Amino acid sequence: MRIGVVCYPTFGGSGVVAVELGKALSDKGHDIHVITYSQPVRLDFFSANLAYHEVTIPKYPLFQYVPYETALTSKVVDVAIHEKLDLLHVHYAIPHASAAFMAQQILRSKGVNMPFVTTLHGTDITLVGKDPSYEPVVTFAINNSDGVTTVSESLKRDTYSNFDIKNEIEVIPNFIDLKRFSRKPKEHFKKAIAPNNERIVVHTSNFRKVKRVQDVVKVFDKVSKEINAKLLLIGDGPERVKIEELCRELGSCDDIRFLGKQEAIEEILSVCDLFIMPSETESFGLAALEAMACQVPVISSNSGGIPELNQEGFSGYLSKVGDVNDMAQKAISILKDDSTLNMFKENALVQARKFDVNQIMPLYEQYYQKVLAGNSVKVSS
Ligand code: GMT
Repeated sequence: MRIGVVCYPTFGGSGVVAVELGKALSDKGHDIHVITYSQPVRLDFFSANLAYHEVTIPKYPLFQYVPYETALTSKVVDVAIHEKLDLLHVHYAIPHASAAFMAQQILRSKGVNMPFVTTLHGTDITLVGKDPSYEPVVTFAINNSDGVTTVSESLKRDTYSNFDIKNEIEVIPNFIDLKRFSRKPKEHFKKAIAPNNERIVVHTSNFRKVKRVQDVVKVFDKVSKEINAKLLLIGDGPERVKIEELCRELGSCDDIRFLGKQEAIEEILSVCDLFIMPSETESFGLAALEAMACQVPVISSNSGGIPELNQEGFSGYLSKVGDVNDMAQKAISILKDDSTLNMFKENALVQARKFDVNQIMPLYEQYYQKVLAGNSVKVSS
């Protein structure tokens, strides 16, 4: 198949899923055309049948806000015609689904048929998308997609309850490349971070409010009073300054390292003992899956789709959002002795294997076939 892929190029989970899926599909022999405004972070490899098309936006003094959606739509039209796309797959509804609909209409006027699949990833539904500034467009674009997928059952439920959706939604979960994400021998690195063999706790995110990174620091503070430990905070974002202030208030700065945005995340995860994901909402929790694949158990909130990934008492534990005492107690119960910790580490990998890319990618392929055959989403009224 010749597939166009529209995504955000940044460290966000939707861009990672889009590029990793594109890579897996191109390895399988499909022609993939990634369309976005800058080279995606994870698109750092060569594949003979994967191309990147940059959306360029001419500057003009009249524009206070650049009309990105218009430029994206034009680029999709161009790529669809010249690369003879069979199908377009857009990741994250805003503004990609409405741009895809517009491109489809333009192409139709030129006698070209291009069905499109919209994958909803999370905050496009649970947070930003339901804002009245976006809701009518998101609803319309979802209802006019030729295929709609969500990354968890929880996000599917949220989509139906937040929007007036007439289409059927297919759930296809996030996935992991277990060849890349595996525990690697990085003893020198472990020694540098934890010279006295402290336990290493880790959190990665974009440090947005919804991630509740302050809870990570509070949990760590309680854990480190019982167990010698270090905390690695990976990523960056709007809450960073507040998080640093909290570390200072709690007097825990010496045991916490801010590593910033990191690309070889699997190398860092390889030396870690526990991942903390206390998110307010989380449609799936790709960052936790990456940790689990590197044999790092997870202490998480029980929000959104996280319970579909993190199995209570097996790959880690789940607590109510904001219950830092419960999270800390459960973290201590995992970290307290080597045999318990090793059991949770093995279980984390067992759980991660359920989301192996080699099992999930074919679900997208089958779904594309269904869309191309014209019997994917439309619910007869
Ligand atoms: O908020 C983020 O972490 C980024 C966001 C995105 O759309 O880029 O991530 C969402 O998509 C990921 C991939 O499908 C999911 O694993 C994340 O759970 C989801 N984030 C939220 O729901 C907050």
